[in-house]
Amino acid sequence: MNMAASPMRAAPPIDEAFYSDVLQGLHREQKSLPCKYLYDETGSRLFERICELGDYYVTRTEAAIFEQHLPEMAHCIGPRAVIVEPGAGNCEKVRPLLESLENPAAYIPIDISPEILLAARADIEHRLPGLPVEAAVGDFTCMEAWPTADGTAGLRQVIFFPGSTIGNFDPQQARALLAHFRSRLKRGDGLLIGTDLVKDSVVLERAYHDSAHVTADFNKNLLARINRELDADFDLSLFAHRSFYHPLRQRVEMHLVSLKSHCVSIGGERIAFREGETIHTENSHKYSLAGFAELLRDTGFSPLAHWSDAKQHYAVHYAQAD
Ligand code: AVJ
Repeated sequence: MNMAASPMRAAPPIDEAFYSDVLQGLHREQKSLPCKYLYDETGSRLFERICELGDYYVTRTEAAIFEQHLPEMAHCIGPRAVIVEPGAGNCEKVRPLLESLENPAAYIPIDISPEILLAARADIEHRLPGLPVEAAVGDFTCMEAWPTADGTAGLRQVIFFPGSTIGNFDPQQARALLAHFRSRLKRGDGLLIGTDLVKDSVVLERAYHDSAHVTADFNKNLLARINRELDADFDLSLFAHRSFYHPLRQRVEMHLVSLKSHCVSIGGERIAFREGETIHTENSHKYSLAGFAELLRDTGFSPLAHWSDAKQHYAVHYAQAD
């Protein structure tokens, strides 16, 4: 049935890319959904709650590393730098960095959400009056032309990529993304990037299967979002959150397990689920310090410094473009 042709139904227009990504993913042998779709408004709010959980060490560990080592990071970056932040989000992480830099020349946040960018720009312009902010709307993974700020040609550019976002990319994609970053930089420019580290699997599994079940809600929201936006009828009570550390792949995998054999309809298409079958919704790759340094070298960077917490749970790296 063609729902769009029904005169009775004033459905909002369907996001075609989302729809085709969902169907493509659910037609795979191992069903999967791209993790970027976890972050609609509800998902982003749930992720913010995850960041505040005791079980989720990632965000607060990174924040503590920044807090403790900002002067050294600022020293690596040097004066008159242009800071480019792909996937900037709310700018909370970059603000202390910008405040500790010597005479930063410009800040260039890139994000897919124009609302988030507007708020971020207002915040930075308020906190750092006089710093030019050149916000750009777009998907940084496939952006051809990166924005620039007037009068900054020739100055050092530093890409700021915190939050272990690189962990969401599989090794091949991570390599391609770093190479893409490198291609936007000139020799001597920099990359300041955060990575979660390989560690005890109990710590990892607790972080992705928290006792307050916020991660479960975050994961299941993806199905709720598909129901809301793509005219689907997922029964959320028929799926359970599962996450586990895969030591060979060095990643935490997040899945939704179908609790019984059943069918779901999405915009008129039926998708069958077997009992115990999963939808793979996210990977969160963990790196060793040596492994990440090698990846940096392979993609045209020289790792110059890294900072970690006492437990070696997380690391922030500064690398220079060769
Ligand atoms: C936003 C990708 C860093 O992998 O730790 C948190 C996302 N997923 N809990 C991560 C996430 C489940 C998070 N990153």
